[in-house]
Amino acid sequence: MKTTIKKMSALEILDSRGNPTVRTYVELEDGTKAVSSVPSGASTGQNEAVELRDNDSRYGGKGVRKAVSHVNNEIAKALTGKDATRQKELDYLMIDLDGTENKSKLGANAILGASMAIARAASQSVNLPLYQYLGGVNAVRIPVPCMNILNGGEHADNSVDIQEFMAVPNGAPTFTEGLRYIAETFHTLKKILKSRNLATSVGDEGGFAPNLGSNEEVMEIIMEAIEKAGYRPGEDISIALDSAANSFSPNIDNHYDLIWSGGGKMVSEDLIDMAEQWMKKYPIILWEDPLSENDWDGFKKFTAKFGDKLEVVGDDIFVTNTKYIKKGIEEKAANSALIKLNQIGTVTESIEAVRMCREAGWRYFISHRSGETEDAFLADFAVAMDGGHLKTGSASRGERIAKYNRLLEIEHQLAGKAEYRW
Ligand code: 2PG
Ligand code: MG
Repeated sequence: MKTTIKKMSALEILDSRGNPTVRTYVELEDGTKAVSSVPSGASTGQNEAVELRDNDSRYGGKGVRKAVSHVNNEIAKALTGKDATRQKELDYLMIDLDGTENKSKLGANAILGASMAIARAASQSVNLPLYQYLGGVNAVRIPVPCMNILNGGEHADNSVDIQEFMAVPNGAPTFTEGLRYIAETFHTLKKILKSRNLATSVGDEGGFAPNLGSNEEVMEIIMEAIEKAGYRPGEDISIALDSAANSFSPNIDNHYDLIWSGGGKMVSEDLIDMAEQWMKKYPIILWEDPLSENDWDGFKKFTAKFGDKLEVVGDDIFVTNTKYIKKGIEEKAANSALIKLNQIGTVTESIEAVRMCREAGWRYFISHRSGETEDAFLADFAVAMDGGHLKTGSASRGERIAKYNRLLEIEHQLAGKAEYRW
């Protein structure tokens, strides 16, 4: 059969932080060749699928030769001769082959690379763009890009605690125009920072990473950038935040080490009060990980209070895993889940997480990782999932731009058929 897997192999390459990651090659019987590269996170949830690292003297222990060897041996052996169009079957075959709850034996980096490369090879062989292969003929909605224009937390060495401040062009008519709105805002922000002698170097996701006195000061500067770029805050461009609150909640006692006007240590209620003040002043439409992954009660209170006007996204708390998303739905701990392919480790399980959200009337937010590669799989995946919005960093750094450029291309190819709405 044309789509039978003939060969599989992997190679250790580097990600955007210069750390090793896995690149996987698949060749089909009809000569189709496909490649995929796996991303890697920095602010990770404790229940994420395991990214297998060598823990030896190479690359400070971060080498991925073991994961590469698992692709070259066990995975290649199990999948060679199988039909690449049977994505779900092959993904579950790898899950069984691994046999652990968190993919710690073969490594989620080994398994995901194979899963992505198989999907891409199959799409090429049957002559469909990847987004259509995964999403069907109705996959025509281009996601609203949530551009992380200012980086803090674990993605930058600055004084800002909140990890991501995103500009969201939800009032734009098309993706192409929306991307322009926020790229212009990004450039305007650079001018403002420069004029105040603040650093314009960028963090891991390509947003600026200046030292600022408080998180609120960041909000003020972003509002100024939106307006100076010629846009109306809340109408043309809104704001999304990822607090990544794990990173400023070092203990499991649900205290938060945040620079805030109240001084001293914050508890969940203080964070919720702060959010309430911010929402009165700023056009915030989405808030990811406002509380730490251990603070389910805080998440529930936050969602009860703001869930009717705000997309409350769980990232570290759900880790793209239907087991935790299900609990989140039952307990009303959020109203949206972040979807990161490598957090769960297969394309199929990521689709299952999306499906669970949809069935519950939740939204879902497709995401890159802070360590990325030039692979633009995510762009096609986001269109295929019909989710309406994604985050893939700022208007700088090639590994982020690769995804934006692919989305521009998809919108162009779909011509009049493409849809764009928040
Ligand atoms: C996040 C992500 C992506 P990381 O927290 O949402 O922006 O960061 O990949 O470091 O987990
Ligand atoms: Mg996050």
